[in-house]
Amino acid sequence: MMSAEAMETKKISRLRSRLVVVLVASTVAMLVVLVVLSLFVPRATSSEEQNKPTKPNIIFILADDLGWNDVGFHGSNQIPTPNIDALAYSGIILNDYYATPLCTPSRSALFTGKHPIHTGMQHEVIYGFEPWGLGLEERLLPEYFKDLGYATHLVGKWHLGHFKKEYTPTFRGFDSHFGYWCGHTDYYDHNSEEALAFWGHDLKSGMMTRRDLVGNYTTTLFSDEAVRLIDAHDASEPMLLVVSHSAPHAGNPAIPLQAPDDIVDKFKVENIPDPRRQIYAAMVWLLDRSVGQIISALSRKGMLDNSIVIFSSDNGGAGANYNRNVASNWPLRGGKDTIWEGGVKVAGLIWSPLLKEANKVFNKICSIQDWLPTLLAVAGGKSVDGIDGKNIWPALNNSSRDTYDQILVQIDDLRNISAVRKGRYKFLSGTTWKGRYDVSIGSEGRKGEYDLRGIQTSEAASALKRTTRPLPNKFVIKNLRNLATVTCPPDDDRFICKPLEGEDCLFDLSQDPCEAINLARKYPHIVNHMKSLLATYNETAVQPRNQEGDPLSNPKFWRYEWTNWKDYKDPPHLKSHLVFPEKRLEA
Ligand SMILES: *[C@@H]1O[C@H](CO)[C@@H](O)[C@H](O)[C@H]1NC(C)=O
Ligand SMILES: *[C@@H]1O[C@H](CO)[C@@H](O)[C@H](O)[C@H]1NC(C)=O
Ligand SMILES: *[C@@H]1O[C@H](CO)[C@@H](O)[C@H](O)[C@H]1NC(C)=O
Ligand SMILES: *[C@@H]1O[C@H](CO)[C@@H](O)[C@H](O)[C@H]1NC(C)=O
Ligand SMILES: *[C@@H]1O[C@H](CO)[C@@H](O)[C@H](O)[C@H]1NC(C)=O
Ligand SMILES: [Ca+2]
Repeated sequence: MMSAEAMETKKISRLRSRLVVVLVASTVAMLVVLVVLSLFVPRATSSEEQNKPTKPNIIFILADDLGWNDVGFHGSNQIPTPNIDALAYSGIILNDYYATPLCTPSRSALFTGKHPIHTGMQHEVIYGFEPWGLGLEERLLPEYFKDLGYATHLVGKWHLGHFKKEYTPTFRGFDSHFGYWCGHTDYYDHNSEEALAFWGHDLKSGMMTRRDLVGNYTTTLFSDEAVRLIDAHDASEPMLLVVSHSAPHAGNPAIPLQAPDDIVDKFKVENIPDPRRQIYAAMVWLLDRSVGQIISALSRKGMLDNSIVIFSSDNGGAGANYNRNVASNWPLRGGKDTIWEGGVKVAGLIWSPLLKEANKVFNKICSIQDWLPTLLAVAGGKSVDGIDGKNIWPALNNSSRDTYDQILVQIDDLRNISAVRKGRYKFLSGTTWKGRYDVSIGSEGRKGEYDLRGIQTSEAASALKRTTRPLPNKFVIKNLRNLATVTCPPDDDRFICKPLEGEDCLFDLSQDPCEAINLARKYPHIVNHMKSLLATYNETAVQPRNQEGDPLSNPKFWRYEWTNWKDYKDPPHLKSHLVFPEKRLEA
């Protein structure tokens, strides 16, 4: 038996050891709390700093089918583009910058960083009635930027597939989308006519139709939405805003060129004799005004100093009546849907105070597929494997650095066309549209005056004034414009290449930017080298993803709206009415 005292002692020692356990435990707990607290302390300070995001805002303005010679900075006096020109002269003019011949392939390259031959997007475009899109296995630009903490928005045209909702913008990394899914649309009623008898309304906020906006001009709607997004943006987060304008792509075939009368009236001038080009000029002028409004909104919000602004066309201008449009790529040969320079070398510029160099014409090869790796690198993202685009920032930032020496322009075996660029040489085989566009397309536009004052007083120039990258003086502007203007002698039939007749074409772009002098016979060894380059690219090509049209897509079955029709059960009672038209409209 234990004595009462012994029991007491044991109790006490038990209590003591329990106390020790409690003490040890609470000490550990306190240490944990301290460690956790210490983790929070520096965070609390840095969250204040985070109000000014270190990652740059990225504003990508994509024009649709804008011609090389439809911007003032390439030497035309016809259509004033004071806001775009102000950005060009204050930033860097990209004068050896490639896209692809058409909308869908170019947009796929922009969003994946891959050449379309590697995603199956190389052949033609997606028609609204076709059940295909950019593969869901592809990771898109906005998805990368979401991971980096960006707010991501798309305003405007998509054209990368919509037959199922998973293919549409808000399922592919964009927080919001206001715009349309098809390749073109009426600027007022927002209907898209994709083939005879296949037409429907196509303006949406995310998955919701916006029929309330019938009657409002598309370019203005997109511009206002971009400004609204900037105004409403939480400036503690970085922003990726892609403004994918419909302008100056033609609307539907019945009324291809559309702009408000009061704006068209401005362009009923001697310098623009063609009445259709007067409307086109108004469309481009409104596009330019939108650029000014966006820059101005960024400035008001205090975002401009930490922004990268890129302006680019998605392919060459649609001229000579392609899509019933009247763009000018003069003096370049060819236009939209050709592999000539006029189809693939597009107007482009980058403006950013983050670039150490500005006020220069960049004559190094670069491409629309470079933006994904370039912008990711600047935003501090990891580099991405398995893409074709290259980070061109070091070269933009430092004149002593180069980009790269060669780029595949296009391989489309279904149309027997291919082209590759290496150094100064471009090789080209085959042509489109039976050679209809194998000439220089559009007006020269050299008559009249260049309105320098208009640039200096533009909305963009006023906003740029308050940054470290303002508009340079008029001597610098004139010099840059001269450097960015391409001049070529007129065609001489003795030297012209005729790909339609099966001729191989080789050009020295450094001497002959207009592809007028065929060197293929003179330099057979270079031709062979270029062909072997093409063969190497070709080995890595994947099959085009294009699919036959689906009659059930017809908007007439869906209240005259273009829909993600494959997500719904067929409307079986309507099947007897299905007729699929043979004739498709041009891309
Ligand atoms: C659409 O146009 C009408 C009439 O001009 C205007 O009152 C309305 O504000 C416009 N809506 C938008 C969203 O721009
Ligand atoms: C751009 O160049 C400057 C030096 O001229 C350098 O300090 C800066 O780090 C460069 N930026 C990038 C992102 O390479
Ligand atoms: C620019 O690039 C050259 C060549 O790579 C290099 O020697 C030079 O240091 C760079 N300049 C700056 C300012 O980084
Ligand atoms: C492409 O070339 C092949 C072989 O010469 C020919 O059979 C085919 O019809 C051509 N296709 C087009 C679109 O020209
Ligand atoms: C690419 O390869 C395919 C299949 O081997 C061939 O039919 C086609 O002619 C090649 N195209 C080019 C441009 O080399
Ligand atoms: Ca286009």
